[in-house]
Amino acid sequence: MSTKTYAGIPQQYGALETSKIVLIPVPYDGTSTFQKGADKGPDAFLHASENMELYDIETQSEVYKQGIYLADPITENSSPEAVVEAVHKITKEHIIKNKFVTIFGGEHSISIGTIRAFNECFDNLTVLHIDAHADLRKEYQGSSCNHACAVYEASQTTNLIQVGIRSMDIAETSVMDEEKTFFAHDMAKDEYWMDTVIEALGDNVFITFDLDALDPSIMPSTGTPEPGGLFWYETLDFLKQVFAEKNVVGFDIVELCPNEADKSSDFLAAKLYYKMLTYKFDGTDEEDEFESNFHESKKEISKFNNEEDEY
Ligand SMILES: [Mn+2]
Repeated sequence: MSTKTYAGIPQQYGALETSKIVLIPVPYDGTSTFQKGADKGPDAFLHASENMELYDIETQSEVYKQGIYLADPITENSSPEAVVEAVHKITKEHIIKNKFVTIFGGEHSISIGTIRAFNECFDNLTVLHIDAHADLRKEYQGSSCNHACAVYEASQTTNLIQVGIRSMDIAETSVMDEEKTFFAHDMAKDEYWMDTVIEALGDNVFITFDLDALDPSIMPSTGTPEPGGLFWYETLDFLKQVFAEKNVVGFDIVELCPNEADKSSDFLAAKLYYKMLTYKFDGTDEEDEFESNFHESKKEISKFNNEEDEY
């Protein structure tokens, strides 16, 4: 077991056994097309996290005291399919330990694995996809595990709600459900978009957050920046409402592509992650048991169940 803890928190808050939260880094960037570097995302995020203050002013809380276990990074990179399978397997192993599981990428293709794991463990899953890009291609450059295909499977198997979209291929219109898609240009002039999105969500929500959903003025360090994105406080307002009103079962954050010369994006990603945990556990006592409400029957049929004693 590694002695390095998330954000340098004391060991007592970083042990797997007692942590309610698990963080899995996935430093993978095999299929990105425009700009490489998302494989450096987890390290830059973790480094920025170590330099972040851990008291949240808004909620007057220190969410790290709920316990955050930093898992070993998933280093599989032999093929896009193998990465997705490794992410799926390890994510599921932690879900069935009754943890709040979070994943930091890496490029967006890893979310095919995270979503598959959550979808197998929770009933009637909604996937809240926050992204500049539709990511609905069934296949791209010879693989269905390409970053451009990140939520195609989710569009077929879950209640997929897409928010912040402002870039797509015409072929994706045949897959896209316009009723469940919130385009950035519409959101910019609709003050009620948050309410409408929340109405479209089911009770169990997994959030996949591509950092390029944010405006490049606040998040330049991402593989394919697109103008016209979300800003910091509206993003936090929105997330806070989602966490307050729904059972968010886990989340991933992807596509941090760090720039040596400008660390501000790394810090934004660190703060965003910590804010999301803060909203999840707001009002939860450190002594309270965590109940993720994953489907107990899924535990019985899981082929990974017998590996539980490994940790
Ligand atoms: Mn994107």
